[in-house]
Amino acid sequence: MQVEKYKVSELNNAALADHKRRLEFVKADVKNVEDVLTKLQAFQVAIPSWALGTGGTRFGRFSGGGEPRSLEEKIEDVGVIHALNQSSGAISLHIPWDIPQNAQAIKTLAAQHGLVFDAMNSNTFQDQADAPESYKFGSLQHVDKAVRDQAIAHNIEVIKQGVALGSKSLTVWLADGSSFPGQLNFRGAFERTLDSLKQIYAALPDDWKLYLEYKCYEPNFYSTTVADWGQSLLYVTKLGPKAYTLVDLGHHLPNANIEQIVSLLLMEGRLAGFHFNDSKYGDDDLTVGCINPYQLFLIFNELVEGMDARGMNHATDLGWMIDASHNLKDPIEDLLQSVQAIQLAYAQALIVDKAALQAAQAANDVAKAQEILQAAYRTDVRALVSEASLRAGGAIDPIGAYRELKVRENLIKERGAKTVATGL
Ligand code: RM4
Ligand code: MN
Ligand code: MN
Repeated sequence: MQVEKYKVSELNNAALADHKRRLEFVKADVKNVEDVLTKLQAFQVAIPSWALGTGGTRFGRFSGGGEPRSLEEKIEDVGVIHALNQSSGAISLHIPWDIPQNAQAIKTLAAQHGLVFDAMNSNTFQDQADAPESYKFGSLQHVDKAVRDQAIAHNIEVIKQGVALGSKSLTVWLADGSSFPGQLNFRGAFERTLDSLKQIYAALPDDWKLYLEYKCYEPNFYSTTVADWGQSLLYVTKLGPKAYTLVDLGHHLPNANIEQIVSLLLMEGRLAGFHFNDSKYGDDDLTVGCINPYQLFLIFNELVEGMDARGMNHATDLGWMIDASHNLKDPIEDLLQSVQAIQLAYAQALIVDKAALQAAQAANDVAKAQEILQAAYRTDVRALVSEASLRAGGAIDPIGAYRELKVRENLIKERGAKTVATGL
């Protein structure tokens, strides 16, 4: 289903007076409003194709109705999100959950919705019906070369599909590891994985990047072969300049200082980008910003500071992706909330008084430094995010518009109440 522009305009007109009042309020405090608005409009967050259905847990899955039945319908759903917020102009595909049958047609359909293809994700954590080898004991780390070769070939195939779609990066996340002490020789697993990654890296086109994601545990519970940022950095440094470390916010041990990790990866020029989500306990894949929005702000503060220090373009020089799962909420609403939470944290980071912060740091004025960060974090920047959306042709209130326009009801009518999307 298409979101009609004139209907979004009607809703915007009805909300305009209130919006303007809120905007004037924040404008009084924020000096660089126009700069923030320009940057917010340029900033796009990719939507993962696997998050458009209702995710399950290992205990069950409760379908919400109207779920996309095909890649084409997933693209339509991302089109709905983008039409409402003008900030989700990219889709990230997971292969083989979303194999494009006709790349040119899929590319054209995406372009009709204003979408491009972000990072391609390979999958060597599930066995495929037609595959001769099993990933039960790992993929790129496997002791059997035949399994490694199958996993390498899959990754190379994913690159080829991505080239046809105009993508420029491959994200490798490995479930490889061990669940019991003694199961694996750590050094052997590392060396085999590195060798496999080298073969994948060799197949990367010149203008592509390889993103190596880390995760401390799950599905393996004793060791993971790319367990943390240090291990990912070790691999990518050995691979070469087109390899980078990807940070998924849910893939750390509790209380990890993610903002410091981000700062140092940026310093080394090895930060690939993000998988945004939030968590209370583990890799919970909850909506980004729903548990710890202050941490998200602190991460964006390091991002803005570190990217500016290297002269990087905030919108295009890192990969911004959501990686979440929605057991309870309508996935489209959850994704709209996710993008909004990211934009809020980004806007707050953009309004930090950097000169004052540097001065406070140089003077060891700890209280002042904290005050400066918290002043930005405690500023209500929601009207700035709404204004950026409005100026770009989106809705002042994307979730409100989604509900007013009865998008889900229409999707259920079109697709049925019992559809199930591929993915998590
Ligand atoms: C993993 C990891 C990957 C994602 C899969 C589905 O935990 O976050 O990025 O592709 O889940
Ligand atoms: Mn991830
Ligand atoms: Mn994850």
